[in-house]
Amino acid sequence: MTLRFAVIGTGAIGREHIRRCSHTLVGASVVAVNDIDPAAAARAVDQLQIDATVYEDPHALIRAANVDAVLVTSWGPSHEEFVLACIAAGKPVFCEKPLATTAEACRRIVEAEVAHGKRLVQVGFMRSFDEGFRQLKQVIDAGQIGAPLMVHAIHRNPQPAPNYQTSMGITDTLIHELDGLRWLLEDDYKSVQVVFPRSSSQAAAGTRDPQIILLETRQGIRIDVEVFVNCRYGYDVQCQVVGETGVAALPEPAAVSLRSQARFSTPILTDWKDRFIAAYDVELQFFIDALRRGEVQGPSAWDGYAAAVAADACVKAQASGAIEPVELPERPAFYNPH
Ligand code: NAD
Ligand code: ISE
Repeated sequence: MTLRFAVIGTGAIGREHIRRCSHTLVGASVVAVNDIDPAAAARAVDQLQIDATVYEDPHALIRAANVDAVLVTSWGPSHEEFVLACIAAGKPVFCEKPLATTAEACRRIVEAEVAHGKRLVQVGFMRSFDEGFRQLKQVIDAGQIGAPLMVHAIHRNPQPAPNYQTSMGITDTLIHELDGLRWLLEDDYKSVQVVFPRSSSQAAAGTRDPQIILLETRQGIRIDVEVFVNCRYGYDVQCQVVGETGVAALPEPAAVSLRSQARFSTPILTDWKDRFIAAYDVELQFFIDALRRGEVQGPSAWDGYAAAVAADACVKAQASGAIEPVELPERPAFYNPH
């Protein structure tokens, strides 16, 4: 059975996911697309050589009888509307991160899914599908470094999208670490603080970059994450976990090291599309395979909500400069791992 997917948002990652679902992965094809800019949707159909209908109305696309599941890859502020519409229509939905841009909006999605009674939402948090992050977790889970005490993480982009605001350093960029580190450490956050070093002259007017986010988990693990979206030199994600008896670090992406012209060098990737290309393939194949078994698994709406609660606290901390509490309610039994 080939699943028929619809895609809302045919920008950078929407086109990437259309390409992988149509030409790389097994078990799905894209039959419908929508973008707030219909010409962009039509261009995507043309460029990616897919046999798909362009819908001007995203809600008609969600309701279409020949659509089995929906990929939401539009801008974050539009996610809530589309995910809620998918749940109302009983359609499985893969929603790119963030699930929604505020905890309140994520909570409405959680409530709608719980009321529906069956999981329909997988959030596009892909760190747990990345081979390097999986290896790092295996080392921690095997006790090879003892209990984790501290994490030093880095998330650098060469440059941000033109509309990027300082708060998006949290809601759009750090959100990957907020989810990924919960998964890696199997812990939730207790408090957060944000400190700003001297800002880069490369940062857009009115924005501050870089920023350092300090988190404390419920078990007392201390985390520092550097978010620097104007680093210019490359796309660089690092993660080092310090344990009681050792230190484990995320492996660097495989690359040839070169000895030439009196230099020893290794290239650095510049684009998230390349850095996590395999992880995106694995996460979407996982979505497809689970759907073909009649299930939705992987990062849940609850994970989207938990990350958003921490993100809200970080945005508050950006303005206050204070240590802000993270108040995550008890997880509903509906989302218990089984
Ligand atoms: P983009 O700007 O390249 O594309 C977004 C597209 O959505 C645009 O074509 C825009 O016209 C369309 N759009 C916006 N609002 C819409 C609406 N209401 N209805 C229909 N279409 C709408 O952005 P992008 O980089 O592709 O990011 C899209 C989403 O994917 C964001 O949520 C972003 O955080 C996420 N993302 C995730 C990763 C990842 O690593 N998982 C990487 C990049 C982007
Ligand atoms: C973008 O939306 C992503 O999700 C990338 O993975 C991240 O590195 C970038 O900062 C975001 O803007």
